[in-house]
Amino acid sequence: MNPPDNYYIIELNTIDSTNLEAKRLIQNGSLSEDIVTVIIAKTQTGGRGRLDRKWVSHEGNLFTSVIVSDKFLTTSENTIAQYFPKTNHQRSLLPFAAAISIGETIKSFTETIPFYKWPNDVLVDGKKISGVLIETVNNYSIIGVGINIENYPKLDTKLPATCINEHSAPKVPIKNVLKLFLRNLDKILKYQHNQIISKWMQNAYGIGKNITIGQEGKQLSGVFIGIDSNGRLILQTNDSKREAVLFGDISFKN
Ligand code: BT5
Repeated sequence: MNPPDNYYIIELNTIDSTNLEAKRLIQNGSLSEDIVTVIIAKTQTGGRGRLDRKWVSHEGNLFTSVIVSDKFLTTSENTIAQYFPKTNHQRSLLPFAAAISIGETIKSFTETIPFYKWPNDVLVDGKKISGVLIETVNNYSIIGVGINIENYPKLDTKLPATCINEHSAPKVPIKNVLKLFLRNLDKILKYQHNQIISKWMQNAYGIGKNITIGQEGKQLSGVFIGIDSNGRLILQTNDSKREAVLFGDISFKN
């Protein structure tokens, strides 16, 4: 299986972070807007999560950054970007498109049903198997994706980790995961806007549950109802009030 046409893959051994390398390529002006550049590294010395958190990046897993230009998103049949030019809101759907692409990929290699934890996690058996970090530089979006394939860190957090090979008898080669992920992403970027939302919602983790969202020192609590058309989390905070939350970290109340 090959990556989709117009995708150019750069393979590296060790790098600080594929997202940082992507930023450098964009800032150097060395990319073509018509081509999707994909960086993949065997290991990262400074793998990054959101809000300056770390992404543990041991060899054997997939670390990739997919660089898509606004032009690519708006001129091909990629419907995700029909609404793109006016606001940044459509960029906020990229984590969901990426998560679904990851979930579909994991389903092909395992017997599991992946779930999507707002805003950017993919879980298997309630454990984190993948994370997404979207960043924007000039007129490009960087879709940074880490998928645990061979190993995962023992984390001192509420959300433990897992990897594909823990759920698959034959070991899955990293390249196969990458190629299928890219094909899925290419397909899902062409989905209608509401298809992305509804596909994500079908396997959303924790709908109807009591949650707390922490953002910038503030805590909001309520029932997780779903996401709106911009990917904002809808929280029923009391009988008559709903709030839309753009970013934050969910924790579940027992
Ligand atoms: C994420 O952040 O989940 C986004 C991770 C994106 C990583 C990719 S790898 C390729 C590209 N280049 C980069 O430098 N980054 C991207 P966040 O939601 O903030 O979650 C971070 C938290 O996940 C950490 O604080 C840990 O608790 C946990 N974590 C760290 N490494 C993990 C791993 N390998 N597997 C599962 N959980 C992990």
